[in-house]
Amino acid sequence: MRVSRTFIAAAAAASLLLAGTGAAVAAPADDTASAAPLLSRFDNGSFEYPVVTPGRFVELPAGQTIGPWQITSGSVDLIGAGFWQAAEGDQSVDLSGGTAGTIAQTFTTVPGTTYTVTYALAGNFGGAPTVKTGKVLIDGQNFQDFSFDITGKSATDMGYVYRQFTFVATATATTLSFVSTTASAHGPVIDDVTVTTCPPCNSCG
Ligand SMILES: [Ca+2]
Repeated sequence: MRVSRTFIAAAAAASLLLAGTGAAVAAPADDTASAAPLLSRFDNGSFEYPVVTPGRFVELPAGQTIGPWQITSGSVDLIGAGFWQAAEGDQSVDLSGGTAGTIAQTFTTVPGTTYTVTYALAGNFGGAPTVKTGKVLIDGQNFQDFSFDITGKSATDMGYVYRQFTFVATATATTLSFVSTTASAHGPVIDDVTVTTCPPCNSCG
């Protein structure tokens, strides 16, 4: 009866996807699901929604969300179109809102599969410190430290650089976190986060 079981699972997944606008939640382990449906694909890596009033930004404290991203500590700023240059689309995120913040997103993964995370990095040029720092976590473990020097940068020349690392999924859901370690209101800026299943390469993402 495998076919009918699969059909039921697929139908359930479809209805969940139709209804699925809520926050991503880590899926519980399910020994009966040999091919877990993609209930929570990684999304909004470019921080394009919700849309912020152009030319302004919104400070979001812990407990707030940016689509599927959760602010899990401190606060971050969601930067609207035209406030400063985005790396992709119109919006970006300053990981230090009033103070150092953390954002996290949990998405479906296939255990044993290698994923490549890429992101664009810059800094809030509006204030100290000169060098912005932070780190990227996978399931709470530090996978990459980053830093960005704002010397010479401006709203029209943010100087985004791309960073990349890989991880091997160990569960059917993985949590990706970006953490500011810049305790100021002017932190590292990220945008254009992608998660792909190809190995590190220039054409990824
Ligand atoms: Ca963007």
